[in-house]
Amino acid sequence: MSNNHYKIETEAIHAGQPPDPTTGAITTPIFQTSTYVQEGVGGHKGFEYSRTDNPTRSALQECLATLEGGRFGLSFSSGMSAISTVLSLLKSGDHVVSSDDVYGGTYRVFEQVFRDFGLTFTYVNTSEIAEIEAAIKPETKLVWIETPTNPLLKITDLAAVANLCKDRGVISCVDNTFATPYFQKPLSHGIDIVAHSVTKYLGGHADTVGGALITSNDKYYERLKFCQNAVGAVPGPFDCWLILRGLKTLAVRMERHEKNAMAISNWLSDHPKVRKVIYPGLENHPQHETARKQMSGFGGLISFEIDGSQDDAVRFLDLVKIFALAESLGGVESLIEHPGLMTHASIPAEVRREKGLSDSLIRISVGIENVNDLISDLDQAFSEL
Ligand code: P1T
Repeated sequence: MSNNHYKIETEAIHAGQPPDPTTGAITTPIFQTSTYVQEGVGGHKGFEYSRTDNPTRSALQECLATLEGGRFGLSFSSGMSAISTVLSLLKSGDHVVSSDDVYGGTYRVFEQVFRDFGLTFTYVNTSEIAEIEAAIKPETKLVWIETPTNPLLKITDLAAVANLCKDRGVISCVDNTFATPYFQKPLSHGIDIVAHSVTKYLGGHADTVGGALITSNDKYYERLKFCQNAVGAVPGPFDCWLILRGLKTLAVRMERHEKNAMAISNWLSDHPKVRKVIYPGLENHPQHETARKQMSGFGGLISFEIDGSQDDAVRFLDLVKIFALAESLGGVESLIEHPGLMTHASIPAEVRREKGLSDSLIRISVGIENVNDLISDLDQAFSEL
C-alpha cells in the first residue's frame, strides 16, 4: 500500500502489511531471527542481519512513515534511543535550541550525556517564536520541539518553527508523542524530523517500550539509518509486532481518549479544589487557537494543579482507585502521576519552578474506560482529600 493513499484509519491497519507472500497470513509474521542464510557471499534477499534490517521491523517502519506522511521510518528500542539518534546528526561544538518544557528523560540525556560530548543546549519557551529566533546562534544545528509539551501541554506553532529553521539552515525535530499522527502531522507543516516514544499511544497497550523517527529528507534519513545500525538500539521483532497490532486501533483509541479528556477537563475546571486545569482543548488554554489550527484533536493528557500543597497532591494520587499511579501515558488504562516527583524528577527543582512546573501539579493520562466511572473516581478522591 503506497504512502498516503488512504485515510489514516485505513493506513494504520494496512500500510506496510500486505498478506505474507509465502503463506497468505493476514497478520505480519514475527520474524524471530537474528540472521539470514545467503545463497552465496552477498547473495541475499534484502536481509543480512537483524540489527540492520528485519522484516517485522520493516513493516512497522513503513507503517509509521505512512501515518506521519513521511517517506522514511526508523524504529528504535525506546523513545530515548530514537531521540539520542537524532543527536548523532550533530558534532561536538554544535548548539541545540529546545523547548523548555520537555520530558524529564529528554532533558536528562541532553544535559547529562550529550553535554559531555561538547553539545550545548538553550531552553526557551518555544510557544513564542521570537524566543527561538533570539536563541539561534551560528553554531545552532537543531531546534527540538515538543508540542503539546510534557507535562505543561504548551503548544508551539509548527509552520512558524519550520519556516524559521529553513531560513536559518537549522534542522527542526518535533517529538509528536502526545498528539500522534492521528491528531497532528508535523512533516506536513515543513518540520524535518518527527520523533516518537511509541511506548505511548502508538503501541497503546502499556506492553512494550519503543521509539521511532520519521523524515522525508534523504540526507537525514541516510545518516539516521546508518546510526540506527551503527549504534544498534533496535527493537526486537516481537516488540515491532506488538506495536503494529496496537497501531491498528490507533484511530478509535485516540477518538475515545480525546472525548474522555475533554469531558474530564471540563469537569475539573468547575471543581472548587482545582486551582488550574491545563488542556489544549479548553478555550482558556493560552495557545488554544494554535492548537486548533494545527491539530485535529487535543489528545488524552491533562495536567492540573490542586488547590493545596505537594503533600495534598501526593495524597490525591493514593486516593484514586481506577487511575493507576504510574509513570508513562497513552495506554488504554488511565494513569496518574506527580511530574515533579516522578517523570520530571531529573530536572532540578529550581529549573522546574522557573518553568512553572509547580509542586501541586498532577498529570493524568486519560484512558478509554467509561468516562463517568473516571469522573466518579476523581470525585471520590477529592471528597476524601
Ligand atoms: O520511555 P521512552 O519510550 O524511552 O520515551 C521517552 C519519551 C520521549 N518523549 C516523550 C514526550 C515522552 O513522554 C517520553 C516518555 N515519557 C514518560 C515515560 C512519561 O511518563 O512522561
